[in-house]
Amino acid sequence: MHHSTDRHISNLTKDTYALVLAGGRGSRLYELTDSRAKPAVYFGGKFRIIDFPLSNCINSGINRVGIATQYKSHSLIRHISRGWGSFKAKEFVEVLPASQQNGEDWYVGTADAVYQNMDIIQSHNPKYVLVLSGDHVYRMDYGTLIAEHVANNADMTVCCLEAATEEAAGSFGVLTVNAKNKVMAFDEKPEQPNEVPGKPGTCLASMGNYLFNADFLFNQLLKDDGTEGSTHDFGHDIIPSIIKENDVYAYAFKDPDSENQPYWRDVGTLDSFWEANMELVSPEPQLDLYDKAWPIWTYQEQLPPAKFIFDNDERRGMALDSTVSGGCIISGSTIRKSLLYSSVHVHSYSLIEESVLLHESDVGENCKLKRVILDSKCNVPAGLTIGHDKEQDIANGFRVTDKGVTLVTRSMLKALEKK
Ligand code: ADQ
Ligand code: ADP
Repeated sequence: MHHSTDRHISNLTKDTYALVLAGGRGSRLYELTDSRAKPAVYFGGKFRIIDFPLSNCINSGINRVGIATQYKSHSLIRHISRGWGSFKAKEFVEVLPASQQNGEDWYVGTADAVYQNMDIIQSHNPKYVLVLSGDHVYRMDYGTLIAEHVANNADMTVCCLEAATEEAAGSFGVLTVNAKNKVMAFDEKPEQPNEVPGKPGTCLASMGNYLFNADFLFNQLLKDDGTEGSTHDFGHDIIPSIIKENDVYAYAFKDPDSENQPYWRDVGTLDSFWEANMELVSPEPQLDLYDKAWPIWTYQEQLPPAKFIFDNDERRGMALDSTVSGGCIISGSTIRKSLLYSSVHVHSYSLIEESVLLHESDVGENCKLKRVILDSKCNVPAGLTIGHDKEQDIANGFRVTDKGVTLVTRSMLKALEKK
């Protein structure tokens, strides 16, 4: 049964076009984003990061979505066309690659990525345009955001959450708001963020998600395009320039099920990527991927079920506190606190702990892996130990982070083989 408020929200989401910005490099993920944009990075055992904002759109009732791509978009576009192209037999997403619209340039900044697709967005005739970052993992009902935006009679609304000042400094846009949540100041990545009154050590960080009245957005983009010296970025240029004369509001993203800090992860570094994956193999993670009320969709090949072979006491194939995807074979080896993506084969007498193994990797006999991120299609030769001796890992050509996580890719293993 629908309540009248639900109907109100569903009318608003129906009038909304979402544009997901998916062109980011994600340079602090190093080799993990050598051949894929950050939104195409794998996450949570079978998903990619962009599946989260796209699933949020569907679950919120927004069914017109554009995806602006730029950096290394091949892997992303393939994923979108296989998994999201004609979602539930409807044209749901359209891919908007750079350098095809107004002018010959690549997208200069985030606002330019929207500006260059203005004709396409206008052709859908939306009342509201939701600009989303394709870089984050979270579950959010955009409907309540749009309803609050309309209730505030806002021109633009910036989604934000409370963050530790030291984490936000230099990394996030920071908002200062009045008692009615109207944005009074916006600083893009300030070294010394303004704090929330009465909450020392806390500031309001922008999530990089913005809702606009469509006409207001188009006018601002045209103005910005003609502004000398603009970097054509929402955080740098547009928001600071509009807050004085327009009604820009902050929307505080909340966890509808609890008072706790809502789940939102910027898996932008190897350590945060590894940590966010490890949270998911803890007994009760905050991100519930099994919630039928808010499903996360993705593309996945049809594969046979995961198989575990337990021959005898020496060759026990098993996985504990782990997630194992389709097509995997765990033969006579032990997997602990790890995530195995599709079609990973682990051979006898190996031990994998606290690791993230991307799809189609093969781990030979007698290997020991701990705190490893193994990129896709890696062949780990029999007998190799990774993640137990930092010096040895570096000597082998692997990348070791400050927190002691080791990243291993196909080309690193090929180089090692030649040594
Ligand atoms: P950043 O994340 O540093 O800050 P940016 O690198 O511009 O900003 O990325 C924003 C989004 O746009 C990402 O999803 C990225 O993939 C995408 N993107 C970047 N360049 C693009 C391009 N040329 N074409 C298409 N897509 C592109 C922003 C805000 C901050 C805010 C943080 C939250 O500027 O104020 O706090 O996001 O993470
Ligand atoms: P090891 O664990 O010694 O490296 P293998 O990986 O070759 O050995 O496989 C061991 C067992 O895994 C096989 O005896 C079989 O039961 C199972 N297995 C391997 N490949 C397949 C497959 N393609 N389909 C089903 N089972 C398989």
